[in-house]
Amino acid sequence: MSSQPPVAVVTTISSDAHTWNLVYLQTVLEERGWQVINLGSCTPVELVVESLTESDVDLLVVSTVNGHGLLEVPALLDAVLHVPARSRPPVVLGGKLSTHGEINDEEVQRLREMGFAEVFAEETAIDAFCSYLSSLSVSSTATAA
Ligand code: B12
Repeated sequence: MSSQPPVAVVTTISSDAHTWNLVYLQTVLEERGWQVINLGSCTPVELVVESLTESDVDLLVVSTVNGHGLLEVPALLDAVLHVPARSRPPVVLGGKLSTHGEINDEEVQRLREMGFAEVFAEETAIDAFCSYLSSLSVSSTATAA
């Protein structure tokens, strides 16, 4: 069993200037023993792709709250799906994904069909995200802080 902590990249879409969502997710992950590469706000798609090819990444976490999520995440996911399979972790998405914040079940389903492993867009998002992290086999190598 590896003693290395699992690695997550935390990112957003290129139009999104909000940062505390990213810091919050970084903290949640670090408290559960993950190593986090936080790419910061207004992240170019190319930087996200580069981050996956340069490190061994176990999870890509996409957070967006400015309301452009539904419009911009398809292009981001498409670029990630072109990364070679050996460097491509599961991609999860969450935040305020539309201009009015919420999205409906059909939109969640459409995002899953597109290739997101999980979509966390409800008030219980953080709890559901923590349960998801516990369900990942990589988490078993992590030591909670
Ligand atoms: C601070 C702020 C700003 C600051 C950001 C500064 C910075 N350095 O971050 C500034 C002034 C730059 C800004 C700008 C804008 N903002 Co603003 N902003 C806020 C504000 C007041 C707080 C955001 C924040 O920091 N929250 C704290 C973090 C920790 O919480 P959070 O972001 O909500 O994230 C939580 C959840 O969403 C969830 N979550 C988020 N992502 C993910 C991902 C996963 C995987 C999971 C599990 C969970 C999860 O977990 C987090 C913890 O609970 C919110 C309103 C509010 N009270 O939330 C508006 C808000 C996000 N902004 C909004 C808007 C519209 C804008 C602008 C478009 C305004 C404009 N017309 O210019 C611009 C967009 C700029 C851009 N290019 O992105 C809207 C978004 C609407 C929507 N999507 O529902 C909000 C909700 C205000 C509103 N009610 O209308 N904003």
